[in-house]
Amino acid sequence: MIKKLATVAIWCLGCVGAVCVSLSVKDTMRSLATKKGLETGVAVAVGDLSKDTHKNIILENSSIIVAENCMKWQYIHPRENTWNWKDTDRLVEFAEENGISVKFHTLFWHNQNSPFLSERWSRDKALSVMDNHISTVMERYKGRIKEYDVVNEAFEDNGSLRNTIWLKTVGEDYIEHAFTKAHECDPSAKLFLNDYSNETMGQTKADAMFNFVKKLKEKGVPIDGVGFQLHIDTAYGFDAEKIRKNVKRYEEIGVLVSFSEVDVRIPQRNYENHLAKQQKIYCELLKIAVEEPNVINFITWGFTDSQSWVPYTFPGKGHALPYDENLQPKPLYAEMLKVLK
Ligand code: 9MR
Repeated sequence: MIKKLATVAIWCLGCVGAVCVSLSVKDTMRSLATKKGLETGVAVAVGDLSKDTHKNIILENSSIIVAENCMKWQYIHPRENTWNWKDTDRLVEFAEENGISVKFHTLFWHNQNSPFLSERWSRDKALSVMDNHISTVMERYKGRIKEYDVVNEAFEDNGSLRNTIWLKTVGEDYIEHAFTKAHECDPSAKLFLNDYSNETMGQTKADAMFNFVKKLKEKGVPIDGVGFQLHIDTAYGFDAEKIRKNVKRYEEIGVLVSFSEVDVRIPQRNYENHLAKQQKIYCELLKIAVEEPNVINFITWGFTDSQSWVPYTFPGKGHALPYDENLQPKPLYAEMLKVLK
């Protein structure tokens, strides 16, 4: 009898062991990309962290996460002397508990700002508000937040600097000022200038941004990288080779690239007809990210179509993310895993 019990016990242990082995060898976006030296991740709505299914998807896909909204001024710094740390703390703690890095999005932008910001401020006043914002955030999370979108969407499509509150009050050097101050506050953080429609070499905005960043580097401004948001619409041209060339020219001047907000939208009507093109774009982008050594992240802007910004901003467009509305991975997801293998 004892022998029989022992046999059963050994059999049970064997089964547990087998399950552990099969779980531990499960290939995920995160594990496969990590082997290739690429950080992958998603933009997170803090509420997702309380939902098990969402949380598991975040964990399977992310070695880095970014906040979709909670780190923007209107949430984190709504009044001059009021700070809301709750959601950002939660996100950073979740990341730390799970060995995930964090990208801060974003210190300066023209959207989702706080009502106390004023275009009538003097340069000195605006600089002191900027400095206070940077130092309060970065000193709180020093050594805990690895990457920062220091300035987001600073360019117009024609390549000129966007006329934001910071350009109006401080002047053209607000960007270099922000990077210099950020570097002073946490010298270990990687600092990015993030934008959209800046990925394709030869396009006005992409070239203007490259020239701007090159000048910053020549002046010794501590900028580590640029973000290509990559909010792509299959209806417009997509040229993987020109994107790769753009990545490479940043590499030549010692600048990292983050694929920072990837999604690929298609028409809602007859969307099945557009899936192949969408899949190709996702896979080509991931291939560039894996192959080009200066691309350090591949981050999607969310993960499920049920929470994507796309249908609200582009009526008639959608299905932009790797997981469908029921939180199931789409066929393109399996193809992306193959690219990583
Ligand atoms: O996904 C974000 C959405 O929930 C907000 O309503 C929107 C406000 O402008 O911002 C979205 O995120 C944007 C990001 O911060 C910057 N790049 C474009 C993203 C999509 O609009």
